[in-house]
Amino acid sequence: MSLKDKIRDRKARIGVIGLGYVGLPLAVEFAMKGFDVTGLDVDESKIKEINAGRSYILDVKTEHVKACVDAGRLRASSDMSHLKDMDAIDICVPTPLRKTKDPDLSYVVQAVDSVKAHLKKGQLVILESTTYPGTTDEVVQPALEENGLKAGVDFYLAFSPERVDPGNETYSTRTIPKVVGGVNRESTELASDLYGSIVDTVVPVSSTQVAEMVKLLENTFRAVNIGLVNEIALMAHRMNIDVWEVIDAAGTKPFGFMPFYPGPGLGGHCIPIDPFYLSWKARQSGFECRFIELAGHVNSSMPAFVVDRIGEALNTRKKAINGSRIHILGVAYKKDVSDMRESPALDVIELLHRRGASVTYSDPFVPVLQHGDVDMKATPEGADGSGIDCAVICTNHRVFDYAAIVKRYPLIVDTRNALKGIQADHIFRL
Ligand code: SAJ
Repeated sequence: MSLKDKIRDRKARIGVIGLGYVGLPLAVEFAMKGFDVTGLDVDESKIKEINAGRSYILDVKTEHVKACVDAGRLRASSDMSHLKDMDAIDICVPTPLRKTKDPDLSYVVQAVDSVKAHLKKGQLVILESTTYPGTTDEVVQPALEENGLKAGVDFYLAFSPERVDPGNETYSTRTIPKVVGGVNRESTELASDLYGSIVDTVVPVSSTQVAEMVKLLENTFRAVNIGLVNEIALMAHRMNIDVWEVIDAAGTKPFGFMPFYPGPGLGGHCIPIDPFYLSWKARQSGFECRFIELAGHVNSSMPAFVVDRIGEALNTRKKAINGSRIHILGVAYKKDVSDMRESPALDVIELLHRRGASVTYSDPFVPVLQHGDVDMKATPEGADGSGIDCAVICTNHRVFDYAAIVKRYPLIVDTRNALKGIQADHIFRL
């Protein structure tokens, strides 16, 4: 039976390498549709959870994992030799940045080496990890062809960017269009058929580079527009104009405008990272991505701006940051998530410590905060605010009781406009 027919009849055996916020939802979606799925990861705790029928990812229902495992359509393992039995293999491993802001493809290379060791004729290999244009053709393909098999002929190879948005209740794997680009037409078609069995809309493009570039454009678009609105916030503060009111009014324009909001900085594992994959690759072609670099500077200057605003607020009470007790409300990188990666609250806390403040925090999603020399436990939200000189809303979790917060603290710096519509002389917004 051809791979095309196996996919059509949902008889294709699928391997998913990397069982994080991208790989696990993908593995479960395929298994829910009747495919036989083997999840592969180096983290034994993930493997144990899945084989016990439990989910550890917010958006993946445990009952779905259990149903698929009980039906024998989903299993997890750290034994990469299972790859030899797969018809299709999805690589969903992290692509972080090195300290030098250069791409770190070490996880991709490790996964590709495993695939190479077990590569069989007729297999379809798809890279989903966000990366610079050219990775699939210049890094993955040569490695997989080392044993003499030819991409696009003996096996199939494509790139398809992940568009998982953790915590997004509106869009799920099925309803988010999937872009797919193969090394040749047949690879694109087979990858499109495969994804077509789990998503409503597949968007085939002409090459792997186009597919790689699509994702980077999407996330660079966000990083640059967040940088723009943060710069607008910096200038509006100097001009004594309420930037939040400006954005809300601009947002009434029904076309040609999309609101972004100022904040304490740029967190998460996508937006602060992805644009630097693009600028790194562009530099290899002698092109300087000035927008990306400038947005990076503006966004990374926001924690210091927040600390300056805290200083200004304390000064209205003839106090200094040095020696003050400052309470941070919300430390996760964005609202209603527990993820701390690149969270700007970490920079705010570090800067406050450097300026002699004593800092506590509340965040129902983050019970313990350990990062660098920051090692703190959350104060239960609602604990008496006595002795706190200034509270700082860094993450506007919906679960916070903002009416109580306004009453509890003598000064509040609101970096997210969480107290929108509440005017009081002890509230200071970005
Ligand atoms: N942020 C602002 N102002 C804004 C929007 C975001 O300061 O107007 C900050 C957030 O607080 C956060 C960072 O930027 O610290 C990134 O926020 P994000 O809303 O972009 O959320 P992410 O990092 O979860 O981005 C993901 C991305 N999804 C994928 O890469 C598949 C992104 O493409 C989505 O557009 C985004 O979620 C989303 O829309 O929620």
